[in-house]
Amino acid sequence: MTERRLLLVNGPNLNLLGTREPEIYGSQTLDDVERIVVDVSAARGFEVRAVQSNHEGVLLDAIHDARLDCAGIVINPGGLTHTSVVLRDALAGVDLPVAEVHISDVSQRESFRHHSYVADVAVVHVVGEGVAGYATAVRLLLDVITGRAEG
Ligand code: CA2
Repeated sequence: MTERRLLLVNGPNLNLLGTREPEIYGSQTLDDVERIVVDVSAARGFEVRAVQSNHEGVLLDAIHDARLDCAGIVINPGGLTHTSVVLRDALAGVDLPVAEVHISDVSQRESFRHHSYVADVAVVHVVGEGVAGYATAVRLLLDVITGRAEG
């Protein structure tokens, strides 16, 4: 492991965090999410490249580029979680460790949110911890990357 950089990916509509549906997603914004991830990563000596897009192809390109200079990917794919084979294929294709994060507890919501195309290409899963779940995801992913994880 040479690169000390993570890619943070937030999918469609997550730019709206903090503006609507606070009862589901809380009141923190995407800027807050990115700050949390940068701070937790910096404490372990890693930097972060953050991307949010409402366009699937932009996300795919960012994931493909990560194989050149990142050690892992933290991703909340938003609604693409439940629909996108191509996003799953991109994550599988770059062969980097992936942490999947969901702010809400998708298992307790509508049945169409129960299946994730990303889940079995991710080594870390954090669900329903709110925005704080991104910090958990970074810590667990860095444990995997730096060889600190058990098992
Ligand atoms: O809980 C999560 O993090 C989700 O990935 C969020 C997605 C949803 O489709 C997934 O099922 C679960 C939706 C992101 C949209 O975020 C908004 C935030 C505020 C206002 C409107 C949308």
